[in-house]
Amino acid sequence: MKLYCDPVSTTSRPVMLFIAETGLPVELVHVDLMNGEAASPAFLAVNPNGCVPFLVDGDFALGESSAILKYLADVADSPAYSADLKARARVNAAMDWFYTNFYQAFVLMAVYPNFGIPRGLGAAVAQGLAAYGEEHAHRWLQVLDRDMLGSGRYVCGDAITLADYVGSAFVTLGEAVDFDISAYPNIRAWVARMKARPCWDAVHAGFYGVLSALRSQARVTA
Ligand SMILES: N[C@@H](CCC(=O)N[C@@H](CS)C(=O)NCC(=O)O)C(=O)O
Repeated sequence: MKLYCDPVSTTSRPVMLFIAETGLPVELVHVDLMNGEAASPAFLAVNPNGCVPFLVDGDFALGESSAILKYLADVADSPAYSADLKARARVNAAMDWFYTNFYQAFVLMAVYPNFGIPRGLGAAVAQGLAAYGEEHAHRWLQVLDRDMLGSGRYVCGDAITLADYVGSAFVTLGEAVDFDISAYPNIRAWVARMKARPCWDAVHAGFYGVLSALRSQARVTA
């Protein structure tokens, strides 16, 4: 199998961490987002969406990090994606929550506009979006801290699931703008737990390598 990915990509990192931890035989193919490689004809021929991550398993090709994680978890028969109907439904719900409520406010609004993403927003719109995103992100951070992580070590209880791979990648993106999560003790403890996993540092080396560059580019302080 091949995974087209980039460690600076928020949606690549959870898949890369999961692969590193399970030891699945997946070759990582770097698509350099900072150099615009996702829009190159060569990559568009692989994935017409021009997005990473993207998985190729023989003649089977799959986009969307959520679907890729679920596919790989089933290939690996991983307990991080339980076969039990209700436990799996809980993981699906937590993943959907991260990809919708949380991603929209935190990633798309509170963080990305600080770096001019999407392009062409203009400073005033970017500033307004970042402020709106920050306000709404706190609503979801409170839910994550109090209701989702309040009663267990991980998002869906005391065992790690796919939702933790996704959620921790999204929350740690906030480090690019020094997003203040000091008011959320359960989130801080959970992030520390995820960062203590043996493969975290190796998988995130590229991400942390560009963080300081991103910080110096930031136009708006979240
Ligand atoms: N919903 C998709 C989102 C994929 C996505 O937007 N990936 C970004 C990086 S996080 C990308 O490849 N952007 C192309 C670019 O920056 O040129 C997923 O979860 O995989």
